[in-house]
Amino acid sequence: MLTVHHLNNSRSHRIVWLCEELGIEYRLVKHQRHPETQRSPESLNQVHPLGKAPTIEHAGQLIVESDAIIEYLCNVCGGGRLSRAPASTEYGAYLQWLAYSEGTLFPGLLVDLVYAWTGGGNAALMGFFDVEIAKNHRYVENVLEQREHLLESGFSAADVNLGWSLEFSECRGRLKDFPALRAYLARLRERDGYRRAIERGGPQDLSVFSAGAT
Ligand SMILES: N[C@@H](CCC(=O)N[C@@H](CS)C(=O)NCC(=O)O)C(=O)O
Repeated sequence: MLTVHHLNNSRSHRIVWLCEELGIEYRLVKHQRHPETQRSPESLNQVHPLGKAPTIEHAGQLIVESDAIIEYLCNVCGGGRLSRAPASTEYGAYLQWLAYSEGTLFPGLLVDLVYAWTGGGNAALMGFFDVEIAKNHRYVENVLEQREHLLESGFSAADVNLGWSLEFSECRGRLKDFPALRAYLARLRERDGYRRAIERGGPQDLSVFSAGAT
């Protein structure tokens, strides 16, 4: 049986959502962020040395990192559904989009959050990241003006990864100039799998991360 370690208001929402989309059976273990620091509790640090969400346990393996967990679940537990196979003409695009959320989009958003939380003070640093953040949102906006999902063939697990990152962008006030991204996020939230994930995993309230948002 798959075990999903879920931290409230966190990236592990992606994994609960993916399990619901794939119809995988799973045991959900809920952990609560520290109300002030928002860090993981001791219970999650006891599961894995990094104390990060998402973390899964399956077939004697303990796995962290959203991208890795997503590919693992699609291929090992989901019969390849919502992923794209190496023989697919969309394989490269799928891998790119899967890696993009954590690899390129999120780091700028994290700097933005930490900058606000620590009182700022280095305009040159945030100026650099403001440009990066806007450039990245523009890049995805241009793609989603053309189609409903990241891949031409339709919804994939890469949309699950990006969906949570864009929820974070939204709470940081970064989607105001991007109507296609807001419409995409609304479409994702309307999915039955997304709704079931909220029912089982609890609401996604990222407002605690909105302090000092633009
Ligand atoms: N790159 C990792 C990032 C994992 C991560 O930073 N998770 C956050 C939750 S959104 C976390 O566990 N934060 C609590 C902490 O670090 O104490 C992934 O995609 O899974």
